[in-house]
Amino acid sequence: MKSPLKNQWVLITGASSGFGAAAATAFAAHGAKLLLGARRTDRLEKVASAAEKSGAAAALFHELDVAQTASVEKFMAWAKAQLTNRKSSSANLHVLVNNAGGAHGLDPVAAAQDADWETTFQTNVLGLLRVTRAALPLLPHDVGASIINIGSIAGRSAYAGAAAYCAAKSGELAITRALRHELFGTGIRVGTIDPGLAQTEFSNVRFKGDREKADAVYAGINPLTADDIAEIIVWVASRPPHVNIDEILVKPTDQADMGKVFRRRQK
Ligand code: NDP
Ligand code: 8X3
Repeated sequence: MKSPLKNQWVLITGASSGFGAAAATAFAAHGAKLLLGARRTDRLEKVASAAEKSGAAAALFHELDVAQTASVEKFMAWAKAQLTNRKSSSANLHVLVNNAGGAHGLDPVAAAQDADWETTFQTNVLGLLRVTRAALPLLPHDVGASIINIGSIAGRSAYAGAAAYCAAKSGELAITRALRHELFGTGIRVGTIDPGLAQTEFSNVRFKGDREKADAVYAGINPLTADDIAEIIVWVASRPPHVNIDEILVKPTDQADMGKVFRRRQK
């Protein structure tokens, strides 16, 4: 059966690693056309090349820093040019995946740095808003286009050291819900996928390259993988146009709740 995503344009932010890179490969397997953004273009090049091998109808990439309005505008002008310049069955964007983000530090409020708070909000909250504002004119009405935001269990429950990250992901959830009201009647679907512990570069970024600390987060548990989340993103995007997958909370089986993780004894 032909995938509803075949030859459809899919824009993914934060496509240079983790969920975003895995989502590129997963959409590629459906024959989608990809517009990939992140700051590390050397990594994007590899992701795009792998996506082409996996069946993408096109896999294009461009530098994007969601923390900078000028960068978002430049990226989106490039994206618009790809949509309109290429002979394609559709000159519209079909799926926007707002995935770029992450946590910076694990310090309590009493000790945390402004720079970490600012980066957390610039990427997870303001970046999502900027990219969405710029992409909205490219999303057609009443044909099953989707905005899929990547939130977190952290937006639904709080933990020490993550006040800013939890607030930012709560913000993502609020933005998702507000957008659903704003886009009511347009036929554009809006949803959030909120994962628990997943092993990507997330903890390496949070701990600023301290691999020992990053690895300890997942020690003895069976965390979610980037492919697990990519599969869900693609599933959400490929539902029939009248079905909006509103909010998904997905955790590893070894995670009962925030902070309640089952760790197996390691040999
Ligand atoms: P990764 O660190 O592997 O990926 C993060 C991606 O975001 C990278 O591609 C990075 O690209 C991009 N990014 C970060 N800052 C910016 C920026 N300023 N502009 C553009 N792109 C940026 O982690 P994940 O794949 O795990 O994270 C993806 C999303 O999932 C994030 O929003 C994260 O908060 C969320 N999440 C992660 C969970 C986990 O446990 N891993 C659980 C729940 C949610 P580059 O550095 O090249 O710009
Ligand atoms: C990432 C999941 O639990 O590390 O959003 O905050 S957690």
